[in-house]
Amino acid sequence: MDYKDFTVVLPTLNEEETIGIIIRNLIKAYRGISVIVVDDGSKDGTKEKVMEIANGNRGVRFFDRAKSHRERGLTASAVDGILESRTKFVIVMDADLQHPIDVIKFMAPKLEKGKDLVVAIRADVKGWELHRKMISMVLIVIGYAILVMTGRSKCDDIFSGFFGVNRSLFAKTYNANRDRFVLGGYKILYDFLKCTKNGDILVDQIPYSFGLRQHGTSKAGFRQGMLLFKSFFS
Ligand SMILES: Nc1nc2c(ncn2[C@@H]2O[C@H](COP(=O)(O)OP(=O)(O)OP(=O)(O)O)[C@@H](O)[C@H]2O)c(=O)[nH]1
Ligand SMILES: [Mg+2]
Repeated sequence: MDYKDFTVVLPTLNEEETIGIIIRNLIKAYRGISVIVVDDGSKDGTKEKVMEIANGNRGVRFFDRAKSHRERGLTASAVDGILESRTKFVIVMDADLQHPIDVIKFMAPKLEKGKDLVVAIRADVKGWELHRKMISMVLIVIGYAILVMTGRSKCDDIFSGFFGVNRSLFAKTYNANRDRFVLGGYKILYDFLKCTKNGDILVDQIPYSFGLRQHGTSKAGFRQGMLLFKSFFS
């Protein structure tokens, strides 16, 4: 299979330990695939690692958000990456190797066959402490209830950061609902789901096993948790 219709969007903030590995793995495994790294001003060697690969490969781009006046954030970066990409389909995933690239080979055919959104769902989350599991469960219940009560699209992992989407559908949805996307937050998938009516888009999902971050440091924290409440109610 050829992946020329696919772009992988990788938001980064100080991921020098993993960014080179993931890009190399992607272009080796998926012939013709494009990659956009959307960076919010990393202070480590992330940019250098990406440029090293981009210089010999036209399909790899570094999008430097630090040079813009845009609001910083994971959702803001993923949105920029999706809008900047020029392929029919886009896959958004983390750059810290927590999202296994193998899932893409199951995601891509589903998108090509007409699914609008294919979500990689964390079937089994290994290593989280009890308090993180409990907070996550409460947030999932609230988030899911809101989607059901308001008749919105849903899937079994509404806060996944790993999904593939039809680019023009995403762009249309985002442009019609700009104020409802919480750009500084972490939950772009949730923002997208709540902006689409149940039954209007074709959603599919692929389970995978999610483990703890092995390299670099986590950027998720209290602020992102609070911003999720903004996502619920905007
Ligand atoms: N551009 C950009 N990328 C970000 C920002 N915050 C996080 N990221 C990237 O988004 C991805 C997810 O961030 P993580 O810190 O791994 O969050 P997480 O996976 O929820 O948390 P852990 O399980 O602790 O790793 C990584 O590739 C980060 O480098 C941001 O503000 N801007
Ligand atoms: Mg992570």
